[in-house]
Amino acid sequence: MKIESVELVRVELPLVTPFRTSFGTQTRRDVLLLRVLTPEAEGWAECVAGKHPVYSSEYTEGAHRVVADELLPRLLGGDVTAASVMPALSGVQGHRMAKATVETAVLDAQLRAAGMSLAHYLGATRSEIVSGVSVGIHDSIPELLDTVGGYLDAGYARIKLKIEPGWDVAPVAAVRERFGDHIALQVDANCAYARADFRRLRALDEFGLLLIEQPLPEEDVAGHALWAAAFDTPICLDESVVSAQAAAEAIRLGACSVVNIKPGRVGGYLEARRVHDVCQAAGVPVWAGGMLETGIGRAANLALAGLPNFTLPSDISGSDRYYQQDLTEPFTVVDGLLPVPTGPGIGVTPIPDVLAELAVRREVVKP
Ligand code: OSB
Ligand code: MG
Repeated sequence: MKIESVELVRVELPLVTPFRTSFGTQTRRDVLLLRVLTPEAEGWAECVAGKHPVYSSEYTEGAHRVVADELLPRLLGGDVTAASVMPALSGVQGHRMAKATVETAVLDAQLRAAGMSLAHYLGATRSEIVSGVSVGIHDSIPELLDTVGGYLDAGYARIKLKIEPGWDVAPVAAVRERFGDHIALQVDANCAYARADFRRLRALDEFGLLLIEQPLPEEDVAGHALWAAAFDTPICLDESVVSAQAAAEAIRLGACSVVNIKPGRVGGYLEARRVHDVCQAAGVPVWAGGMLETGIGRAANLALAGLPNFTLPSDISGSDRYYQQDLTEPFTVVDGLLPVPTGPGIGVTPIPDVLAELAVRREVVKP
């Protein structure tokens, strides 16, 4: 394909409720969208970087600049396909979220031109995804129980509690006591613990959790291996898995028995599929993480989550869990499920009026 131009669109979206994790509190998303124009079709993608470099080193403004100033100049002018994007960008170190956005927008345009859905292209075997919800750190246990009760009433099939030192055993015990042992429950520490916290966190073993996600720092894969050997609860990695190679190494070291897959974190949907395949070959189940995406990012994540080794409930929730007004037609959870989009490419586009109203900045890059 020949790319005629690429538009970078920035959108400010307030979250319906503040989302607190061990790395900070988010009240809004600063979203970067890419729109790739080719003679045959246009392609859309959402960058998952946050406003600040606190989950990873990437952040929205940095991703915007690296896409416009470093990535697109390496790509534009020649013939481009989704498979040619990463090789063309290999001279740039890191910036996986930014690179993923470029690759996804090109892939979307390519698939729209071919009339094929992303789900079909990736090899999805499922048409509906089990929807879980990620619940932030709350100011008090009663408030947490209200929130969890609301999500269970809304039909979510699995609850994930964000934890940090000082907010771990007590909230888990309270949720188990109020809602029972049968609800699917897991926790996510976002790297907030140190190896010295071993005894504290192992107290979670008595609560029958599905998994404990990323308790130790991103680089401490060996520490996760030590904990995985000693815990009854499966250890799952998020931040540490930055590529299919990292996934293979972590599994070989025994650092995890479950993997959270986020395409932005690993540099795109093609690499995400390789992570899926590596895990599947090793007998390690995976599940679809989330980064508070709008409908643009969420649609693509649903396609990936349709692959066969995504056997645990996802962090993909309905639009109304995040935004009063999503950028696309809203995704609605019914009986704990979300549909895998079936239209060409990612299957959705921003609603033009909504985008026009919420866009705060636009920049066009041409060959
Ligand atoms: O660690 O999974 C995480 C959101 C932003 C950054 C990191 C994470 C999360 C979530 C929310 O847990 C998942 C979602 O609902 O999109
Ligand atoms: Mg996580």
